Amino acid sequence: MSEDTIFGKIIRGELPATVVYEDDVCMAFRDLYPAAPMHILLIPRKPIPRLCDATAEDQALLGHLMLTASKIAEQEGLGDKYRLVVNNGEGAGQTVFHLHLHIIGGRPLSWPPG
Ligand code: IU
Repeated sequence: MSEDTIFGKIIRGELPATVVYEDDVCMAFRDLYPAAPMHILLIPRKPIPRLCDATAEDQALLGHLMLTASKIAEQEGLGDKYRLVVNNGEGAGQTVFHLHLHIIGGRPLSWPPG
């Protein structure tokens, strides 16, 4: 299912993206419609549609995503001032059904989010 999302196409190299990081497990690229001066999407190569579709088998992958997000934030000069967001499901604003972490920063971030 999520093989056919826009992110699946980016992973397979069928659509261009400004890639800022990649390894065997995941890749990260700049959001095409940034919500902040720095807005990067970090996705696993494995097509998991939503966070709630991940299983115990994905534990290492999920940990890798978190640690990689922190590494990318450092690489992009965000220091310790950034936010990670996972929209899970349509009702929470998810529009692309391939699991992704938003890495957002570069401006003051208010709380709670909308
Ligand atoms: P969401 O959590 O599923 O709503 O996030 C999807 C993100 O994908 C959102 O921030 C979009 O701006 C972004 N995006 C993109 O970068 N390139 C695209 O072609 C499309 C969406 I469609």
